[in-house]
Amino acid sequence: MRILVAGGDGFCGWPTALYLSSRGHEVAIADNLMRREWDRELGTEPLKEISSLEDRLARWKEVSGREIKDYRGDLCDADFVFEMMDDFKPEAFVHFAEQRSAPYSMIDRAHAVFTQQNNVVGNLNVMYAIQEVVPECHLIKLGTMGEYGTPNIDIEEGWIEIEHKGRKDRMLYPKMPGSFYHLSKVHDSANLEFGCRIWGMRVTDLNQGVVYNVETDETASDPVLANRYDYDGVFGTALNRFIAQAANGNQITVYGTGGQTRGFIDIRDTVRCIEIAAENPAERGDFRVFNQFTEQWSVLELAQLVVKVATEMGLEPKMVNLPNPRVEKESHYYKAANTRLIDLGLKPHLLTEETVESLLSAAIENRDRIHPETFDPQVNWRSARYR
Ligand code: NAD
Ligand code: USQ
Repeated sequence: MRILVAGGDGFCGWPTALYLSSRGHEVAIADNLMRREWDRELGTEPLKEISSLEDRLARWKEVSGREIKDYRGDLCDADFVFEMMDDFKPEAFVHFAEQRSAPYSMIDRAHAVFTQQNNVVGNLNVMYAIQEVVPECHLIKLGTMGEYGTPNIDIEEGWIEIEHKGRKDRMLYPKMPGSFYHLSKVHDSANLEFGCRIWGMRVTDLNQGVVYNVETDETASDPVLANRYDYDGVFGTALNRFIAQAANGNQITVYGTGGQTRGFIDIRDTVRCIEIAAENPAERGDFRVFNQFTEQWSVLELAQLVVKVATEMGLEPKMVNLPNPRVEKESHYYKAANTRLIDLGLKPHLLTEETVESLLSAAIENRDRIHPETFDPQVNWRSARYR
């Protein structure tokens, strides 16, 4: 298939582009490399050095013999999106290209506005370009489990049957997200469902949980192909961050009591989920939603797992409960459905002590690149700064 991976220079997009290419698909990447700028803005860098996109693509061609086309531009630039769509004519469009950090979106007014504009406008441009140029194209859109929040009832996959005053209907599952970033995904989902309803678009919205681990077979096959590993307080996510903290002898930062429970997924399963979605396209007019995570963990359980494995490796990890910089429930019910990808053939890599150990070893190896001043949470949900 011809598959366009938007956000293909990023943490999930790069391994996905390589995996799909290795499986024989004709792959192109779209990216404006903005993520590399945000590292400079925040005074951090990935734990392992990552090569330029040009070098990455040239090396992939050398090691695999396969070419990945490179469209350099911003999805918010309507002409860029239209021309790319017209040139590549994708059969599947995998959309990772958004600002994805909750703390970044909560820095101040400007970052909240930027996040929602970047995400919502980029997605609308993609929807219109598909509709005009390649209406049969299947849009595989990355959403997030955080769209649902932490309701006191079971979370379904996108839709729920509701009975109200004696009448029943199938409705979009109610959403109560926890940041302006997570809200941008809710807005995207509402726009996509509308696109399916009015134009008959084919859409799969993948509500992905927190992604951990870093490398896949393809990214690990050559140092120039290495994936980015974020550990800082803005873009770093729970498990990968805790591992970098333990490796560098810094405190493992559990926010509040750590009772916050979330869905998690190994990056090796992320790439496979995208392949499964692409190979089993949504029907026209079907706003299809899959919850893309493989297991639930509380933040405290993850921190304790890292402490255990790090101690066995001879480190002296320390865990701290910081006052929570976010506004979120720390003790709550959480039970989310995640059977649809498994029914289509996903065989999950569950989180093991071996995975934690291999991540710890990688972090220890690259310890000299860590900027420990970026570990502490720098953004407070309660501050509402105008500038
Ligand atoms: P990332 O920031 O590493 O990658 C995103 C890429 O998109 C970057 O290379 C960036 O330069 C590019 N990009 C952003 N806005 C763009 C625009 N307007 N035009 C062109 N390119 C643009 O993020 P990631 O971790 O790979 O996440 C990818 C997607 O998956 C996001 O939509 C995110 O919301 C979703 N997701 C990620 C996680 C996670 O734990 N990383 C979990 C659930 C969902
Ligand atoms: N947390 C800590 N300590 C830390 C970092 C985080 O306790 O040092 C807690 C947070 O308070 C939160 C949980 O861990 O309760 C998850 O936080 P996170 O930073 O790992 O993940 P989150 O902000 O939810 O965002 C990440 C990705 C985002 C994606 C989301 C999936 O950055 O793109 O959408 O995971 S989900 O969580 O399912 O919404």
